[in-house]
Amino acid sequence: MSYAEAKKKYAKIGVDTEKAIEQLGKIAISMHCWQGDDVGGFESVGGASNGIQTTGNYPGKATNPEQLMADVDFAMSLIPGKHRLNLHACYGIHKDKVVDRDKIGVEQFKPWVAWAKERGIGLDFNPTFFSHANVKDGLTLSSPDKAIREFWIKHGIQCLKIAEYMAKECGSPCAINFWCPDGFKDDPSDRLGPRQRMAESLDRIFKTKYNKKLVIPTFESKLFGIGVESYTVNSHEFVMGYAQSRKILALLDMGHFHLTENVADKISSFLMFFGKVAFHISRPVRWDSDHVIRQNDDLRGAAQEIVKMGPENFIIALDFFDASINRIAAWVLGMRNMQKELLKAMLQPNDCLKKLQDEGKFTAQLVYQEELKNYPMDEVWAEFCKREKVPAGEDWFKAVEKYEKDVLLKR
Ligand code: RNT
Ligand code: ZN
Repeated sequence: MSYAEAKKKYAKIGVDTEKAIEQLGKIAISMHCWQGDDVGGFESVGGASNGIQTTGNYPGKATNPEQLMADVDFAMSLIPGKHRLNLHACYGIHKDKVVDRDKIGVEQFKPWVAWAKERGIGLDFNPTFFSHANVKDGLTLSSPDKAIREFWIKHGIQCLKIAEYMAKECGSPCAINFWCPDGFKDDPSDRLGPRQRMAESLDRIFKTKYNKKLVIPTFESKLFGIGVESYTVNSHEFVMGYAQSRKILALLDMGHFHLTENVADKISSFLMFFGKVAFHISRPVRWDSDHVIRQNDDLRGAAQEIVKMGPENFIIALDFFDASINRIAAWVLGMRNMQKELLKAMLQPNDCLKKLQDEGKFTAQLVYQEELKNYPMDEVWAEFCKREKVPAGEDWFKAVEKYEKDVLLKR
């Protein structure tokens, strides 16, 4: 089937494929730098630790800023549209000596900003509350040790400054996400204290003056982590309450809920009470495993809600890190899968489906929902890719295989 035929088929059910292509082209997804080197960063060679871990040892990972920048460039050349890059504080670029987290500043991010400006892309940011000796007994901002808390508070404040600098320089608001690993392996005796200290520390950070139009703080909840199975300070309830009362955004990571929970169902409530929704699109397999996102029901559900509720109301950031496969393929596949699901959602007659629901025509609703799954979305995707000058089908992978041979395996 040609694009023209697909266009006609969609027009029959009231869907304008041209509008969908245009809308999809405007969605900038924040691509996470950390898939490129297994959340390693440039401060040490030790890899991710203290609350976060990756599995796998695929050859060719980026080990310095030049390599990571080159890999991001290459990945982005295979992804249709213009996107953003999401950086973590541990990806600062240090000259001779590593500047510690409580003292890092714009200096360490100048090369990244120059890189982004050259390409005309926006940056997002994250303080790094892990992979550091000051994660004491699994705690950072909620530690009972005042000196530890002070260290991380300073880190948070410095990161707000860096985020503001990125936003100003790139001419695009910077979302800065706070995720801390704080928690306990076994049942704690005091569940309240750490949460009170966490709130106090965060209040100290957000008391700093920052431009609220340019810097968008988001706060990420979590259910549990490996090694912190019994208690997570920043639980869903804690994050909802804190974010709501301090007028910042809560961030939903798709891997941070019980596996039978429907994350897509949370979106409408978030939107109603926060106005905007920040997302970490991930894929949990049995636990928060951060697998590369696939075109599965979970991703489809999230994409449908995003499209129905207006993509402009969402901060869409990816968050997965598979170290067992080609890292560039992981980025490209994940980004394209996200876009494909958004496109599928745009190619649905959403108003008609809503009407069926409101009229109680549930049989018809079920039938159409299923029949729509087999509509020729592929032709519209191919047309989108053609216009964006990237391969539509699996040919992009041939380019990745060549890059692996010519570049990655020579590292
Ligand atoms: C960890 C969180 C967090 C991290 C990134 C690297 O469980 O999902 O968002 O993945 O900050
Ligand atoms: Zn996350």
